[in-house]
Amino acid sequence: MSVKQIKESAYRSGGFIGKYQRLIKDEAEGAEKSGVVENFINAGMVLRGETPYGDFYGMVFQDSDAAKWLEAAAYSLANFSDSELEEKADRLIDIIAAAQDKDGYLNTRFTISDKEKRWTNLLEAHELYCAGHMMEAACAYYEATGKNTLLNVMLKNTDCIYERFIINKNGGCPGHPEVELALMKMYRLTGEKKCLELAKYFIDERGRDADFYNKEAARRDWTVWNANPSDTAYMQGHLPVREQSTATGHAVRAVYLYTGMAELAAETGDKELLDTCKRLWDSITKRQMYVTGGIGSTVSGEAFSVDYDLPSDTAYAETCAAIGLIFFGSAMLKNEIDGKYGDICERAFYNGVLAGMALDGKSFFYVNPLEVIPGISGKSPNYRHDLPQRPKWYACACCPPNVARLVSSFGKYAYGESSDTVYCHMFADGDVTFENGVEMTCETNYPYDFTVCYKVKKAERKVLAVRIPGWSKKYELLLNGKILGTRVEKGYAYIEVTSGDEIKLVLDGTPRFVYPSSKIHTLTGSVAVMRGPLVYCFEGKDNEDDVISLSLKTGEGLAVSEFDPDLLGGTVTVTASAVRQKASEELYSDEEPQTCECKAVAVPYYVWGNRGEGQMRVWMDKA
Ligand code: FUB
Ligand code: ZN
Repeated sequence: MSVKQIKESAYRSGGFIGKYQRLIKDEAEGAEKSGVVENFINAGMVLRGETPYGDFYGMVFQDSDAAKWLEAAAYSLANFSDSELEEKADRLIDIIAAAQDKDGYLNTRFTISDKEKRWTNLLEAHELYCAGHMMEAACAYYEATGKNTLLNVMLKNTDCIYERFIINKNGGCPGHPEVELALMKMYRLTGEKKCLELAKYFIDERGRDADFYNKEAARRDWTVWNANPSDTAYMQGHLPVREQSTATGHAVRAVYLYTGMAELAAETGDKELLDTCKRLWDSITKRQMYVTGGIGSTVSGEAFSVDYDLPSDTAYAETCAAIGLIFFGSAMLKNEIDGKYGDICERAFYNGVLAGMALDGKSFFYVNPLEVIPGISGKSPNYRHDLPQRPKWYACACCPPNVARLVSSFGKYAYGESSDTVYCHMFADGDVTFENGVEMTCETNYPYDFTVCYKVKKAERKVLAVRIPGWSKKYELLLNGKILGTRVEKGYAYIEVTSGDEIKLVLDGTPRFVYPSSKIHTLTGSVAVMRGPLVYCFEGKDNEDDVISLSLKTGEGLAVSEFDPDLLGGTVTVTASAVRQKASEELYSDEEPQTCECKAVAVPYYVWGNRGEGQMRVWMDKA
């Protein structure tokens, strides 16, 4: 089967998601901050034989910041017209176009200088990664505005890549996957067969020659960051991808690769590849994922560790990796409709991704720990990466624009369609128009209200397939006010609809305790709190500045507050009965600690760290 993603312009959001999209629109920062525009200007000057204003600036993949910004701007333009933003984007596109070499090559790092080094370091130099991001931007910008300047630039760039890898058979694949999923987007949009052929080539080439990066390293006398060419599992090249069963290595690379594979499988019906994707999905979501949907638990290489190694306090869980997991889940949904994918996409979005950005959209986490103790986090040698507060920017600025492009294209992930069915994978207030003719409105205050109402404006003998979240212990479905005993298959309810129908889904908003597998050694005896898709955390601010001495009494239920519009951008707290261990100054003592009964107040994890520094904990001791 193949289920299509909708165009972002087909969805007009309101509610919780709309609020975030407006925030992203207001705060969509120009790429100027990172010197990335100057890089393109300088590359253009070099190509025209002029003296550039300066050297290349920034990370080897700096170009990708411009691409992600453009992609986010495109989705934003699809959501809200904004001539100023469009002009700014058009100007940037012209600058990018002028930085493309005659043969289609586009990368400022190796155009401003070191032309002879082009393509000589696939392991580290990220030329194909940057190309991939720019292809994604080109597709988004064309879909949003109908303007094809950037799309033509990237088709020409595809020719350049095709010549090198397919015609001239130079071999190899990128150390950082990304171009695979981007080529699939280019193929879907343009029908250009070279894109499909290249995507398949890069996917099947990975791991074919496990010694490729060693041979490549032996041919050159320069490096970007001394990556180990023998550590092929780090870039998912230890085995041909179709033989892989365990998610390994750099987490973002992994999920970008698996997304490309799942997209290719959906397009071509490649069952072997899909089976591989299913194994890798299970490897991540059943053994290597945080309760927040964060993945990649170790700072060492921003990578997957081993099964069940999911420490809360030294977690890495890069924001981009949670975003990539959503891409992977969404691509799996194009292959098979199964609620497990939407469940994880939603978990990663509302927790692992949204926590990556402050409520005012002005500061960001790259790393997303599940426990923070000021004085230790960000300071102690093993905790340097786990910051207690969001910085405004990072020299390696991959995460903020990635959040921007995901949030501003939420509709693409929330909905899908085939000729006779519209799919609601995630719940989001707003209007949506499908290419199969269905038009409808979704009304909901999700994730703070658990009633989702679909008003079908236009539909002729179509089916509405709505995901029933796995976390909702009970639910009710009503068609025009009458309770439906509907067919539910693999987590989706299928309802025949016609113009004027109103479907109401009532989910279970009861807060719940969540327990970890006994195999997660750092979490034995722990418990967390969730409500709907939201993971909750305990912050010092609501708990006498001390959450580490609290343990929760799971026998006594959880109390939910009213929605408070003035608290943390509008939220609901959950209160548990707890026991507090009284403070003791002795480092160790023979005296059993004194305790007192108290209440422990939790807020959603995505809002943590918005009220200054303080302790934060997701997994609490169970009393
Ligand atoms: O290497 C490019 C990006 O920077 C990766 O995707 C992130 O993990 C960060 O390392
Ligand atoms: Zn990132």
